[in-house]
Amino acid sequence: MPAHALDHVGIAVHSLDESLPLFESITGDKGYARERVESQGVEVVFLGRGDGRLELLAPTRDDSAVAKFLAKRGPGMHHLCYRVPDVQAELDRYRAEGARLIDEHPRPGASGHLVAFLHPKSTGGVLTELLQASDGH
Ligand code: CMX
Repeated sequence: MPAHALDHVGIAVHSLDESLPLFESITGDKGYARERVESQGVEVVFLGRGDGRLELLAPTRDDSAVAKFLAKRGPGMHHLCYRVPDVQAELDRYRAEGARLIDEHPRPGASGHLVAFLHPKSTGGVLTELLQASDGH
């Protein structure tokens, strides 16, 4: 099985507008693909190219997962996202290994890719997202 590439690192922030200049300075890139993902109660923007991009996440609702994270821990690293060829197959594999899944099935995420989350209690304390690119790469 080929190694899964790190697609992005999710960083929780209170405000995209306030945080973008700092992360644009760090990455040397302009934010792109800004989008509200209403199902997750977040607005996201990406920075950086190739593997290991950054995704800034800001809450759009007080009851969203990112709002809860910010209230408890403050801004910082929120999740790692790995690119896989088949999210459902990976979920089935993790379930068979006894891992705790947040999503039983893939769902549409940012940029139209299929995504699913694994619970941090089963992934070494690191919230982990699996992403199946809509273009198959
Ligand atoms: N990374 C690591 N651990 C985390 C975490 C995170 N991002 N978020 C929560 N936890 C830990 C908490 O610290 C807590 O641990 P303890 O019990 O030891 O204190 C435990 O998980 C339970 O956390 P909680 O605060 O009670 O929060 P919830 O159970 O309500 O939710 C989680 C936690 C991970 C299930 C929830 O945030 C979730 O479903 N996340 C997946 C969806 C998501 O994050 N969407 C936003 C991104 C969307 C996108 O990228 O498009």
